[in-house]
Amino acid sequence: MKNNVLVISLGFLLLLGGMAGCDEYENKEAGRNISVNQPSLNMFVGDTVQLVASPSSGGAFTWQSEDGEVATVSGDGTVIAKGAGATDIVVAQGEVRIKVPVSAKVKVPLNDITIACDVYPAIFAPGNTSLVVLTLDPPDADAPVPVWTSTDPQVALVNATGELTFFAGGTSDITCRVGSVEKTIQVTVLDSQDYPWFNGPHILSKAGTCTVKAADFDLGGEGVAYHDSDADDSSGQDRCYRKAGGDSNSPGMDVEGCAGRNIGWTGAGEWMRYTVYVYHAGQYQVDIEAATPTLNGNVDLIVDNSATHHVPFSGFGSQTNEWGVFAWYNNVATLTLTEGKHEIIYYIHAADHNVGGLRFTWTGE
Ligand SMILES: [Ca+2]
Repeated sequence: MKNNVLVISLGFLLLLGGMAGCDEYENKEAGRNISVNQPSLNMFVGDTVQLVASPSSGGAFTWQSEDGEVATVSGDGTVIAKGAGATDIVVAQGEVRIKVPVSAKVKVPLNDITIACDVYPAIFAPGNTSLVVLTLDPPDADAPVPVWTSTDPQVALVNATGELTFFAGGTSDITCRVGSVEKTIQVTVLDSQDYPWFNGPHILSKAGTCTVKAADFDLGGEGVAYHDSDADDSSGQDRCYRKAGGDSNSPGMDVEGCAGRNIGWTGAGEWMRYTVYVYHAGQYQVDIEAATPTLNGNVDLIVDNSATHHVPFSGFGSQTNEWGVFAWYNNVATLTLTEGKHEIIYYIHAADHNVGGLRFTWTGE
């Protein structure tokens, strides 16, 4: 008896389960089915979409919306979104019916777009990459997918997300089109023949300070990009930093650390050259990062082989007292630079310091 009750109870539960899992829109006629050209609809209020049901051989279809305030449907399957919300469109052919879920929202129109490079100014070197940032107005506008183009992909290639890769010297217009709105910016790539910088570009502008590692002296080798009176690399690190950056032509330079921490073993008469591009003409304050136990050293900053700015370390007013403890010595020189390319030579008159870097800050016209 107990077993019979159990069996009956199980049967009832199975029946309940079957009923709960049964979709009211399921095919009610065995062996027949219908389908619709769209499984679901995401619409903006005011949009119209044509639904098409098949097969037509089974007779006429009837169309019905479960909430006419969200969407209406006409006898031929034309759906019009009327208000924000969600509902179902039910299409039936005889006893067979299926539903098409509809989601409708009020469209936020796009007024405008802005695009800007993630660095300013938009001046680069071959091998650099950058990103053009797109901003929608309003930010939540319902906008189509942006389309990016470059007038010269051999100079600057842009991908589908606005990422730029630079290949060769020149300029290129980068255009972003979103629907009917279009904006263009120009990027400049400086020719590596003219700008032989290492880890460049070194661009001086009002936008912010430009810090150049001492170890990032130009490409070109002894007598061109630097002079080192000792042909060996005294650091014992076999030029690992320069080699990793693609330069195997600086055998004598004493770069300490594979991260290019500084140039050491400096000697009188040695020099390094740094090619820079000045975007904003004007006065630039120069800071030097050095480690010195003595303050006896002094250097010249020579611009374009002509204007010489003498920098005695004794005037720095403090010293690090250690060869490996670096400090920034600020405002040791002011360079007047016109727009464009300039070569700055760091000429060492007396040793007694390790040099870590040069920093340039625009201070006025
Ligand atoms: Ca050397």
